This record gives sequence, C-alpha cells and structure tokens, in this order.
Amino acid sequence: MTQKKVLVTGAMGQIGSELTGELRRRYGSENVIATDIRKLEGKLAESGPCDILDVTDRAAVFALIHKYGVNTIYHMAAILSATGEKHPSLCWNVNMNGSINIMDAAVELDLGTVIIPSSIAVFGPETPRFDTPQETILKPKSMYGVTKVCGELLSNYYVKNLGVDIRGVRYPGIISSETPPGGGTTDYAVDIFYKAVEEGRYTCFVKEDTMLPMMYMPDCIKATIDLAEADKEKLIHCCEYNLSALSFTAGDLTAEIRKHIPDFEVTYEPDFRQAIADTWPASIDDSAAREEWGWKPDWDLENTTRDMLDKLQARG
Ligand code: NAD
Ligand code: AKB
Repeated sequence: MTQKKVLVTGAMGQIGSELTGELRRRYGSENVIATDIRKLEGKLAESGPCDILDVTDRAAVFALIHKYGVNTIYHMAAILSATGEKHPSLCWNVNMNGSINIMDAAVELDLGTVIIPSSIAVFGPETPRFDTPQETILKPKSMYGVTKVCGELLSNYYVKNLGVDIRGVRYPGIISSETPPGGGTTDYAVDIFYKAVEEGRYTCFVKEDTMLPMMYMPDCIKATIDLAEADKEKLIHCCEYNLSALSFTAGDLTAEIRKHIPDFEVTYEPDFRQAIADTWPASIDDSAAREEWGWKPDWDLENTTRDMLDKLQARG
C-alpha cells in the first residue's frame, strides 16, 4: 500500500489543529504536513513538518504538493460566517479560489482522497428547520453559506466529471477546548465555557432561545477521518453529508454549565450574528451519513459540558 502523505491546510485553525494531531498519531508525524497562511507555532510546529501556505496562491499549492509528495488532503483553510459577512470578497476568494486550487491540484497531480468541509451554513430560512433533510432547499443568506453551497456543487462536479475522490460533511458548530474558533456564528458555544471558568459571567451574542446543531471536537475528528477512510463505493452523497450530534439552545447550555458552576451569570445581547443564526437549522437528519459510512456520535451535551469544564479548569 502507498504510504499516505497528508496535507492539512488551515492547520492553525480550530479543527485543523486537533485534526493534524490525530492524523500524525495515526499515520506518523513525518507524513502529515501542517500548513496555514499564518506562522505555525506550538505543538503543531514541534511535532512534524510545517509550512506557510496561502491556498489562494495556486502556484504555491502545486509546489508544496510536489515538495512533500502529498497524496491526501484535508482542506481546512476557510473564512467563517461572521468574518465572511464583514469581508465578503475575502470569504469568496479564500473559500472558492482556495478550494478550486486544491481540486485542480487533485486532478492534475492525480491525488487520492481530498476532504473539503461544508457546513450547516448551506441551509437558509426556506429550509425545514427541524430534522433538516439531506436533500432539501439550499438558499443561504450569508456569503459564507453561498461559498459552501458552491463548494458542494463544484466538489460534485469534480467527482462526477473529473474523477477526483472528494468527500465532505456539513459540520454543525464545533465545540472544543484546544484552539479558539476563528470567526463563526456558533463561537458563543465555545466562548461561554472559557468565560464561565475565567470570569463566572458571559454576555452571549445570540438570544437565549436560539437553537443550533453542535458537535464536540472528538466526534468531529472521528467523523472527518472515518469519512476519509470509508469505502468509496458506498458513498452516494460523498461531498455533502448532513452530520448531527447535539442540538440545544443557548439557554440549555447555560443551564448545563450551571450544574457545575451554580453562580454562572449569563446575559443575552444579540448582535449581527443573530441574523445569521436565525437562518440556520435547529436540528439535522443525518441518516445518510449513518447508513453510508456508519456515522454515530459519542458525545451528548452532559458529557461535552463536563469534559470542556474539566479541561479548561485543569489549565487554570
Ligand atoms: P478556523 O477559522 O478556526 O481556521 C481556518 C484556518 O484557515 C485559520 O487558521 C486561518 O489562518 C486559515 N486561513 C485563512 N485564510 C487562509 C488562506 N488564504 N490560506 C491558508 N490558510 C488560510 O476554521 P475551522 O473552524 O477550523 O474550520 C475548518 C473548516 O471546517 C472550514 O472549511 C469551515 O468552514 C468548516 N466548518 C467549521 C465549523 C466550526 O464550527 N468550526 C463548522 C462548520 C464548518
Ligand atoms: C460558523 O459559525 O461560521 C461555523 C459554521 C457552523 O460553519 N461554525
């Protein structure tokens, strides 16, 4: 079997940083190349090969793949929803041109599996809000959502017409304790834990009754690698799997944290991100992922909350 040589783009980000660690444990540190437009630092830089890579620089993408003999890509570089609304042309450029460069490299350099994430941001106000089906209306209102729908369509085009093995999931909001999130609408579900531990109070930027789909990082990493390793023949919705784990309101999350920190105070002051959250689903039907590659989450809200607080409190 050919030795895997894995490229992770956006490796300094919330998902990329933890994904790189797990990929290095599985495939050997020297076989996983962490890249980002930002300087690579900390554990990532110390534990294996690293390089600066701007995914919008086509020549640099091709050169780096050549340099390391890359045959597998986890393309995590992106601009998320909140930053995307502030900088729509940057969001379009990074999310679309960055992904096209990765897809073209996969075709021209005859690479293996390429993971290109999508998001619940593909959905919009016309989409059924509860148990959102796999096949449904995709009319997002954010620039980020527009790039994610286009990314799915383009990925499908490259799979069907150009023979590339692209796979992707529609991640919900990801909760994690290692790397802070990078400018999304679901960031409150991470920030709230840091503030609960550090200050005992939090000002939440969405309303108390805002319900969104979420997932704890260990499930996110498991889903991503399981999909990459799944039997290609069984993948019908290869580039756009709905993925579900948790669904809760900001108020539910506050109540769960209060079981551990009874005096925790939360006030709700919705900002521009409320309008984005209001167009996204509350819960997701992920039966296609369950049927086609055996997806099943391990973490519920109770265990996620306990683990997040344990990790952040242990850090002091
Ligand atoms: P993040 O914002 O934490 O990290 C993205 C990384 O990309 C950053 O380190 C940033 O420096 C880098 N980057 C930005 N522009 C770049 C460029 N031109 N070239 C190279 N790198 C660049 O994002 P994340 O949360 O880790 O998201 C990873 C993927 O998962 C993205 O496609 C995102 O849309 C998707 N996703 C994430 C979530 C979530 O809740 N974290 C949910 C749904 C989908
Ligand atoms: C965001 O809020 O932008 C991301 C996402 C759900 O895609 N976390």
